[in-house]
Amino acid sequence: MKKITLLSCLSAVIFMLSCGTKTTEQEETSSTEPTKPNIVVIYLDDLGYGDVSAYGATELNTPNMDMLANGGVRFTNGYATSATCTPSRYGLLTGSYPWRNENARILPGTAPLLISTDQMTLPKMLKEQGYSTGVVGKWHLGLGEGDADWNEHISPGPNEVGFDYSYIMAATQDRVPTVYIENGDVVNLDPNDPIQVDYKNNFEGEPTGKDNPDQTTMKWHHGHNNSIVNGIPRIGFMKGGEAAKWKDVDMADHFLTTAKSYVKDHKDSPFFLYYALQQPHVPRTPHPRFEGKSGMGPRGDVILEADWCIGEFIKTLDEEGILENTIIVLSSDNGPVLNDGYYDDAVEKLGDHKPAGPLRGGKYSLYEAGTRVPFVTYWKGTIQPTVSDAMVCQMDLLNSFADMLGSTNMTTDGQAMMDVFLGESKQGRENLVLEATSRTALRSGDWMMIPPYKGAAINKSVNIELGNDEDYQLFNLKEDLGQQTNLAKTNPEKLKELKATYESLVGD
Ligand code: NG6
Ligand code: CA
Repeated sequence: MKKITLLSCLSAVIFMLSCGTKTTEQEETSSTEPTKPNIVVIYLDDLGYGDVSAYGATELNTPNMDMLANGGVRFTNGYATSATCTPSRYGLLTGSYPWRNENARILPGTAPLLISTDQMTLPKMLKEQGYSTGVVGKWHLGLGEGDADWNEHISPGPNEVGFDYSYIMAATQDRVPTVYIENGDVVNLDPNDPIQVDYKNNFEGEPTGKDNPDQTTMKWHHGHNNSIVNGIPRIGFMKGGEAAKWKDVDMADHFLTTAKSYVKDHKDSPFFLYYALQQPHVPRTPHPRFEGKSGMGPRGDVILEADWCIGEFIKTLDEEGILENTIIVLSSDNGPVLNDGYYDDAVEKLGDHKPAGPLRGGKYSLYEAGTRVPFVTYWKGTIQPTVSDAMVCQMDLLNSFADMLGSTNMTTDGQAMMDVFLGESKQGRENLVLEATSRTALRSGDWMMIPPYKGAAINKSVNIELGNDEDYQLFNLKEDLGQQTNLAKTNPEKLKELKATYESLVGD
């Protein structure tokens, strides 16, 4: 892998500029210290490999994600570290394998902060390089010391692990508390109506999805039968905080407005923005503007809504004159799921759409669709459009940006491969350990090895194959992307090789 420094990328940009006609202003800029590019990570929640038209979707049209994918590097072997949210976000932000941290699993809204305040993180590294750092959207990495008092300042949280600015939901859209939190304080909290949250017991007299289905506008299928907020039964019980409760249908606009403001407020010096959209995770609550637009029910509608948000966000970067000085990474935290706990027509109205594209499995699965996700890098004017088969992981962004900026803050699990992210090299990772609900598997070259795991082959509630089998599973992804033929018995040599690599990486 070629080492790419910021200076070398920027000198290429400056060279390109100097070849064309330019103004005196540009000449002046090029002779001064190169400006560090802004970095934006646009992260979706449960968006599948096949949910984007640039990745082959034919039944959904995602023009804005396509613009990034077709104008940048479209990775076909881009991975989240995990098949669920919390661990993937942990991997993205810390550059470390989440399976090293036993608490890195789907967290309730009352969980303590998962990332240690001593740990290196992507925003911390960038802050040390002079960046302003912000997070807008879904957090789901725990807050405070656990069982936070939502009526006081909540700490530690994103602001203690590297973000100067945070505007977040604590966990997921289907979990309480259903409020926004800005820099550790619940937004619009009325001190006379304090918030109480409990994941075990209800508060006396409060309606629940289980006991008061007549009060719900969205029906629960599995789980999701605790407190009802805006007609939607949630996971966990909550009382109070009426004025602070979010409006689900406005959430996309709300995060978009906040992300745009962040850009406008920080455009004059380098910034990092982690824009973590909530779609298409449940509950799928498109704004009425998008209702019915996909013909696929709310899941399709919120994908169109997310795509629109991304378009508006990019428009802002453009209007502010910083699109050409901004590296955009687009990806998703895990693969797709249809019925994730509510009756919302995701299954019934799917039609010919294939959320996982050609991949097997989905969210929660050790098969490819759990972790292989849309993954795009875009840098207008610098990255030449290309499709890359290089194996990359979100965990590698920390080391890669550190390398680009000349920072030594790197992790041992991540790899520095800015040349791959810029599309200049197609030499990605050789090995990657993938995780799904605490189980791990190895991708090595074109091969995938899943060790034997007890447990159901299929999660019946969500109708997804989890990857569990009593025998080793070995697939050649180059010849069998859909993982239909287990070669463990017919290719014992390869199996042995991958077992040895796996053991050297994860230990026994
Ligand atoms: C599961 C929820 C699911 C979703 C998931 C987290 C149930 C039965 N299912 O426990 O609906 O919230 O957690 O998704 O409660 S993630 O994308 O944030 O990992
Ligand atoms: Ca997710």
